[in-house]
Amino acid sequence: MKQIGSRIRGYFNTRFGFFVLAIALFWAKTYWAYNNKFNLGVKGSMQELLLAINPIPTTLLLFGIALYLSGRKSYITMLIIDGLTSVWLFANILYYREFSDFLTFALIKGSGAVSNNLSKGVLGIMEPTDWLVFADVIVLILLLATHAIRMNIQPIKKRFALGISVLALLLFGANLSMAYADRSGLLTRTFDNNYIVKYLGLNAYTVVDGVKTAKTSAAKANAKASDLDSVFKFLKQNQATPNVTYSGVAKGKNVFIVHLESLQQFMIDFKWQGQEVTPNLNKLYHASDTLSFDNVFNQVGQGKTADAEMMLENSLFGIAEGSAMVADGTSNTFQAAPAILGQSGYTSAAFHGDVPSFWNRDNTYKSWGYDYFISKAYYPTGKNFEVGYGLKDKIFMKYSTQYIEQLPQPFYAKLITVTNHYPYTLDKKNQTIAKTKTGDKTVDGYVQTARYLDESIGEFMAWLKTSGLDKTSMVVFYGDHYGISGNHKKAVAKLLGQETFNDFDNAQFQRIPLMIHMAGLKGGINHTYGGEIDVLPTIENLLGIKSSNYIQFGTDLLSTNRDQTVAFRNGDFVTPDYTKVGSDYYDTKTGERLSKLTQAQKTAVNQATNKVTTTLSLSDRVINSDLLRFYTPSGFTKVDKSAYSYNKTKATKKLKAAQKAGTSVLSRNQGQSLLDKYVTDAPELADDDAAASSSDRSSGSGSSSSSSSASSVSSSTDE
Ligand code: GP9
Ligand code: MN
Repeated sequence: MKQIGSRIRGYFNTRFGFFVLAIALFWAKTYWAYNNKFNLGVKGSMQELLLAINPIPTTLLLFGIALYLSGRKSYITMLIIDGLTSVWLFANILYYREFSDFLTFALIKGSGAVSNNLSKGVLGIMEPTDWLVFADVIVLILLLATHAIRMNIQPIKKRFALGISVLALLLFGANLSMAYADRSGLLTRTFDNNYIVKYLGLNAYTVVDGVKTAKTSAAKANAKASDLDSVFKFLKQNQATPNVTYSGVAKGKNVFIVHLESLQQFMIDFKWQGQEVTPNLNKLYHASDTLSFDNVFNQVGQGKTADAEMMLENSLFGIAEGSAMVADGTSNTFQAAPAILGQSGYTSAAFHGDVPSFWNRDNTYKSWGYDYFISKAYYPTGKNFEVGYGLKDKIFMKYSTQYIEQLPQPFYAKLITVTNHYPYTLDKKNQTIAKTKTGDKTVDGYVQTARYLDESIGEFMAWLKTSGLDKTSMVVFYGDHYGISGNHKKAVAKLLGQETFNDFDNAQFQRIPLMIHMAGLKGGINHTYGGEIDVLPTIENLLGIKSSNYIQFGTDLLSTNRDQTVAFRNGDFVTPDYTKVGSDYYDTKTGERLSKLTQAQKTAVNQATNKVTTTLSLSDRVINSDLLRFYTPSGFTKVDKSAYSYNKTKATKKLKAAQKAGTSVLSRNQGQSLLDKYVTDAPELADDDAAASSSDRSSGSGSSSSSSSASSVSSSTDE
């Protein structure tokens, strides 16, 4: 026994032995921290395995740097690297506790978005066990200081050190390919830092974030105010006169933006087995006080939901790769709808039943000037309350009203639904329509989740009536992007009762619902061609806000002299006359492919191509170079990101204090909550409805954040 002991000690007395010990200890504490200090939403054995092994490659690589040095320097370097990476882990643990997200360089660079809250809040939220992340460093120092382990100052062959570095890189490559097998597009379509840490580890995440920040900040550093000249010129040339008969008709009204996840226009009035799939939305669509659009397209790229949000609230396109909310949401200057309205007396709030880190909303919404961001932790938890990307829509809608009723009026509230999201799974109890029978698993559940979404909207609209908000609000509904991608042509052809479904059909299939509903509004179905980029200028005109004051790439959809070229993010387009898909052109009205263009057609498509590429590249320039920091529209005050906090306790207090103004639905109802009046048939609430709602009503808040992160859906890249 003694012999084994001294042999082990002998081994640790070698440099390599010490190196192995340092790595083993670092791995153990990192893995412990992953499991105890973060909510990474690990699901399935592959993700478990990746979580366990992902600290190894980067630790080998980093600690391996010390092997290139000789003597004591090597040991000291190893300890310094160990210490620094531990400090980084420690900082992330504290930050995560408050924000459920990881630190980014954009934050550290002091955009001010959180630095304010960070320094104030951190000490208060520290837990004694947080310090355990330094245990390995201390153990190593003690072992050396007490000479339990002796430093071995014999030089190590450079070839050996190199071998370790190469091994680290190979292991990292293996880790990366396993991660990609589980989630394709992990690095290109980054939507949640939790995912990168879960798959590749904290250190790899840091590098990925560093590279991204370096890339984006280079463009920003070289930018100057005069870069805006061409933007102004383009916007001036492409201005459309807003429709004056609608100007200001919604002035002072509350605004609801209801984000209908993955809902496509073809679902409107669609019947399956003789039943309407979305009866509530159909009714709204045809109502005389709803402005409905049947030629409005989604224009998202890789950022999908995030791109939709960017367009809807900024009238700026998502960027060519990845998501602008993630890449630029924290650091850029924006003049977004919540800020614009906020400065004319509105209170703004975004609602989403998932973790706030998704799509970097937690930081981006501050830049957009959202007063409140009601996310997962604000809602009650319960058995089967969640599916896929978060709280089921019916539960989400119901419990959002307990905050809506507290908002001082007028307010601007955005509700982001999630249940109608790929892979369109819904438990039996919630299915109220049969699956379609195309034989394509991805497609067939779509009508069920769309129906569920529709029912949740029906319940919500009924509550608006109960609360009287239907008289004082404008409700904007929009589908964020396609639900069924171009990979399911056969199934879609079957659904639509068509023989085939080609690229042209797929381009037309990108239509999404857009409906603006308000008591007294002169409604009807409008056939103008437009896209998500045009929604904000349309709403602004209704609210009596001059959009020409701002850098916005869309135009009022109600304008009578607008250009109806709809740009897709990849440069394709649809106009009332022509559709471009790749290098092919089609007649939009007949769907006929134009194999040979006449001179007039050539001129027309060239003009449209030009317009599309210019608008996309100028919008990209605005975001990539952060050009809005050089321009503050008259009457607009730059958003102070550090003034916002989405901490639940603080927000709840702030809401309570806001009741003094006496303008909220709650105060107008003598402090009596209207949550009780919310009628839902959500089966999850049937048994313990009383329990769940009473615990929430008193505090105006849900139970604390549930322990499992909902951001653990296995794949969202393919749909
Ligand atoms: C997540 C939800 C889904 O919060 O908005 O994003 P998506 O996958 O549709 O882009
Ligand atoms: Mn979406």
